Amino acid sequence: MEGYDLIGDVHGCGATLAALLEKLGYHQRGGVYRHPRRRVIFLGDLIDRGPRIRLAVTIARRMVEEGEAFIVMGNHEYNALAYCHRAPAGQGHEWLRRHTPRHNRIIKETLEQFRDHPQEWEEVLAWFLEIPLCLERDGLRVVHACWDPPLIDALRRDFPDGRIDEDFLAESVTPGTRAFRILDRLTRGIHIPLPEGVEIHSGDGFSRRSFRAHFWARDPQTWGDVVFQPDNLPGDLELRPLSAEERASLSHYGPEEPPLFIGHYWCEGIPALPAANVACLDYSAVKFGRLVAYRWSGERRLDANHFVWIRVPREEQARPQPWEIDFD
Ligand SMILES: [Mn+2]
Repeated sequence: MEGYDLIGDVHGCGATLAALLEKLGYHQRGGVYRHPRRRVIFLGDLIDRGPRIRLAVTIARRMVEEGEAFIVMGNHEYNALAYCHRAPAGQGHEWLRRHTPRHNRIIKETLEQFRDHPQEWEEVLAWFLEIPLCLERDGLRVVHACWDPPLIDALRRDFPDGRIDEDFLAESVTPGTRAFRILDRLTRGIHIPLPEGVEIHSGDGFSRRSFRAHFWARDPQTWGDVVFQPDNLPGDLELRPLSAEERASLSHYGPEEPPLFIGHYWCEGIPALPAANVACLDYSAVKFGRLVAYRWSGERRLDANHFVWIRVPREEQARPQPWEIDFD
């Protein structure tokens, strides 16, 4: 074994995923992408938004089931699980994640693309439940959004391999529970609420009343020191001091910790390292950005030259690619 190729949020760009794997030297044998000396780790968020969600899930799932890849759960896989699981009786709502217009819209493409394959969708949901929330192996760490040591310790006390169960899933939809805090922090990261009446109208068409914060600043003082998202903070909010309560709510990942890989944050432009031991691999593939991998071969200090990516072409929306036709 030479190392791991970590791959960021695919969001249904299945043809681009196949192209990235080929570029990394993986080849399909018996319907499974394999490399003689390397393994893939997917950072979660395979589904939603893109045109080839089934292809993306099929490629990843077969690799994981054959031992060619590992994966951690993204907030979109978590959302799908909660959206499709019935709530326990007596809670006054039918589904663990309510079918509100906003939630319907987020999962719409996935449900449409699996509509004619209901049995396969059930199998995919069962597989999602087996995906760990975090992963630590051979000197690297992987989580979709935020590595928070106290919450990861709490998770591992009940689930040593990071795989949750249906009871934990059911508890996790209620804010304030331990399960909610773990799932929310690990798969969605840190959110700081915006002041009353302020909203960010994001490029993806959603309005947000909070912003995403990162967790590797040494001694952050202002909102600008921790903001980590493509949308700017409105007005002069970058200069606003972090309150004591906000500072206490942040996680911190120090420079002495092992290399950490995350997705989730919709970065833009040429991949870069936010810290010497942190790489974010989500570069907005589904918005015609880049599908990004990092080729890790044991180094403790990460190196921006080890990013490999494919620019997602407009054709991902339209044209079938050769490998899609004979993949089965
Ligand atoms: Mn995400």
